[in-house]
Amino acid sequence: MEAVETASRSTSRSLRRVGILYDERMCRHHTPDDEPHPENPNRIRAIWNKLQSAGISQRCEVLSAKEAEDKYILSVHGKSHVDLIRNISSQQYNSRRNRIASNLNSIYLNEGSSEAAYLAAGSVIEVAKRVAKGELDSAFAIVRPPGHHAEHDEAMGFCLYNNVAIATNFLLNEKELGINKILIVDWDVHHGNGTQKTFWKDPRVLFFSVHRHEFGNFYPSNDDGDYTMIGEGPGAGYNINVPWENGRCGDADYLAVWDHILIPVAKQFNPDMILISAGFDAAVGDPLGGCRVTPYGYAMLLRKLMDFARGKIVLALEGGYNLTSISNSALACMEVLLDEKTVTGSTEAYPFESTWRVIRAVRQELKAFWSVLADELPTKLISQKAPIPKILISSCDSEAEDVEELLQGVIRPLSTLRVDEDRRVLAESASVSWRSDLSNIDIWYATFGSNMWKPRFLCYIEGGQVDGMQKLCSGSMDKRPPKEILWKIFPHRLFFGRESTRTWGLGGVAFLHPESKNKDIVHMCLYRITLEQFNDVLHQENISSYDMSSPLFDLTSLDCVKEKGSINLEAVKKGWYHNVVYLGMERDIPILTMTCDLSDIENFKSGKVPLHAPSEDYANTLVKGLVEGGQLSEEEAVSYIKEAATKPL
Ligand code: X5A
Ligand code: ZN
Repeated sequence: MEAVETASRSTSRSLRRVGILYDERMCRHHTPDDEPHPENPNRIRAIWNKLQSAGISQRCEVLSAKEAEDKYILSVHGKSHVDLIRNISSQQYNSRRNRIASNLNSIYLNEGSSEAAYLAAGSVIEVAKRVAKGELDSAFAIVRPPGHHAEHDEAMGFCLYNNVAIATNFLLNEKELGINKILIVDWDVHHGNGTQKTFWKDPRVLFFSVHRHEFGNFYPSNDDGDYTMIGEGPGAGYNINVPWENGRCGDADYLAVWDHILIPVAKQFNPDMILISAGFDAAVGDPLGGCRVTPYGYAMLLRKLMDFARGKIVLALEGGYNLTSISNSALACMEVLLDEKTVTGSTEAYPFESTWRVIRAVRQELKAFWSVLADELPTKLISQKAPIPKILISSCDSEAEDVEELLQGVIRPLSTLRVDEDRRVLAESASVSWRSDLSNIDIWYATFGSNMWKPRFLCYIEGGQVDGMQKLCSGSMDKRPPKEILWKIFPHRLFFGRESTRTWGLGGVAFLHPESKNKDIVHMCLYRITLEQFNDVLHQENISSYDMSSPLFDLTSLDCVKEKGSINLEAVKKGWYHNVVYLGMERDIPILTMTCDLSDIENFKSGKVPLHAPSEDYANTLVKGLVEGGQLSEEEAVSYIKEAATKPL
């Protein structure tokens, strides 16, 4: 008997009843001409295939999709939005679909989009209902299009209907299900803005989102995902955002947030059910996310949530764009739901220092609502932090951002998985010839901001990150240090503008007025580097998605700038330092700097773009540059910066 029992158990269903929903019909939503796009049908196919070949689906109850009824969708979305999505497939919309999509933020539409959107929403309702009734213990809905960015009257960020929000309202409204309190955990790498807005004033739903935020620079690129957004009225305290300051967050960072925010709050909230907006774009290898959560990490995050709501958990797929990463992550989660393996392993890494800072800020903000968050975290704990990585190893953070910008339509979208490869090929073939040409030409790169501090400037050459910087630099291809350094004074105006930067966070950064005036004085540190290196610095200063297959600034540009005094670089016109200014010659070598252009100056003057004093970290870096460069005493340097920051333009 014993032997039979064991044998049969290994081939039959798990003791836990776990639902899994997949339906090929959701693949009919794709780009109009099947152009490559990260949010493509292969995402759910890859996950489904993986779960089948790993023998997971065989242990689950397999469900197929059901279209959501309008009345359920209308609990989240407005009538005009529902009408639009319903009608988008009809013939009469054939000519209008592309135009409609182009007016939306990061949305494409085809004739299959409506059906897929209805199926995705209906599928999450379906599995949630079964879990609520107890027919299933837990479930995973492998759906697309994703949902968490979709707002009351707006499709955005690859999302048409907010699947998780719709299923949440369904559960709450079906009173006989007895689900009165729901915890939504959104671990997609992007902020769940649509879900947040749906339940903003609703204390029955605790919405928790952890996401890359970068002070509002990461998609959806606004302040909605800030930790200060805690809900309103009766919903105050029931909205929790954990905004990462940088990419590269991994298991250790997520687990720290779970242990010190989410799990204690979940205990106190005591939900009747948990819905997970389970995007896998924070996974290591994701081309958009730039984070590093491993399958083990996802398993742990999920495992820790299973202690609540009597294990009634529904996962609904959101984002995730590396087919291998999302398949492995989903598999790890399914193993946890099936309880087939106790999660073993450990993260040898520590959280980032910024992670502890964010955790403390969130606890501070919410401690009035959740007494479990009131205690200060012990110093011993928060002193366990990851050392800042010194050198960026090949394709990493900056490239992930580049891909993101590419996909926002700047350049023709590249296919998901081959993005890294394509870029490497590009970088290695077409670019070699201009690089060797320009590597023989020297210029003086004249700096007036943080680059005056040599260790900071070297980040642009060698790669790396110094104190105060919140972002790694990739460095130049040619890593030779500057051949010479000298200081000079020029009759230009230094000033500070913009509210925040990816590198320094909150606070303005330095600009140089491109025109000279006799009474103005600016201290500049000149580095003798090659024109090739200057191109790589331009690229990094402008955080550009330009592929560098040809130079941003070549010999023709050099002739042109000598003649005209300045030149605007079209390829990086969105960058803040796209204007190369010629400052004369020094020992037969041209002096170049990069700053904003005259139209930006007008915008600074009119207030359209803010003037803003530098942050403490940033100002300190400038002072260090001036003092260590032997130009000014500390006192003089401080007042020099202060004057530049306060004198009107
Ligand atoms: C669901 C999701 C990402 C949208 C990114 C747009 N959306 N650049 O991951
Ligand atoms: Zn996402």
